[in-house]
Amino acid sequence: MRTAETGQRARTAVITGASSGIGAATARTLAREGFEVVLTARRADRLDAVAREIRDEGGTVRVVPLDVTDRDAVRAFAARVPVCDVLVNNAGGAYGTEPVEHADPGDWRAMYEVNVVGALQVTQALLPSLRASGDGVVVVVSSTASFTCYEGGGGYSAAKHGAHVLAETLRLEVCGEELRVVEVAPGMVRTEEFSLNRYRGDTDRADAVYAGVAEPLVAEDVADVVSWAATRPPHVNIDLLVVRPRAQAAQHKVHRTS
Ligand code: 8X3
Repeated sequence: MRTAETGQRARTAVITGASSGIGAATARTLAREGFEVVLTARRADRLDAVAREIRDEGGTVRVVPLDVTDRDAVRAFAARVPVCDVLVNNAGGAYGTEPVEHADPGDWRAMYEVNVVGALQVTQALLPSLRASGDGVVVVVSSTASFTCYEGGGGYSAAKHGAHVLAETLRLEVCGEELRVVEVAPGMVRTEEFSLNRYRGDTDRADAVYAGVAEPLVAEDVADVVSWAATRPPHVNIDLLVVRPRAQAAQHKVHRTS
C-alpha cells in the first residue's frame, strides 16, 4: 500500500497478542506513528474492537485471527504479509504460581509454547517479509523474568529466559543483514489480563500483585518503549531495554505504601 501524501510504501507492523494489554497498546502507538498495523491474536472479537479504535483515530489496520502456536496457520498468515517492517512478538503469558514441586508440567509446556515456540514460528515465517522491507525489525517482548527467578515463577521464568535466548541468538545469526533484533523486557505492568491469567481468574490474588504500588507500569508505557526502539534509524539496534516502574528496583524489591 502507498500513502496518498508521499507516494511511498506505507510501513507495515505485525503485532501478536494484539487483542489486549501491551499488544493492543503497541498496535495503537505504531498506528499513530504511521504504520499499517496487522493485529493478530486468537480472539477475533477483541481484535475487532482494537481495530475499530485505531480506525476511529484515522489509522490503517488489518485483523488476522491467529494462534501463534499453530505452525500451519502462522505460515498461511505470513503469506498474506509480503513486506513486514516491524514484527512485535508480544503474544505470551503466565499460567499458575505453583512451586516447582507441585507445578503442572502442562502449564510449563503451554507457557513455553506461546512465549517461545510461538515467537519462533512467527519470526521464522516472517523473516522473508522482514528482509523484503530493507530494514526489518524484530521485537521480542520478554520480561524481567527473562533474567531472574522467583518463587512460584519457575515455568514463566523458564519460558521468558527462552524468549531472551531467541532474541540474542537471532541477532547473532542475522548480523550483517538489513535486520535488527530488539528485546524489550518489562517488569511490573498492570494490565487487564496478565495477573488474572496467572492466578487462573482469582481477582483478589491478581489485584494483590499491585497492592500499594503507587504507579505500576501500564501497557501504554511499554508500547511507548517498543515504538521508540523500533523507530530508531536503521543503523541503530536497541539490543535490550529493561523497563520497570520507579517503585520496582528489582524483582523482589517493590516499594509499597500499604
Ligand atoms: C512480568 C514481570 O514480575 O511478573 O513479565 O515476572 S513479572
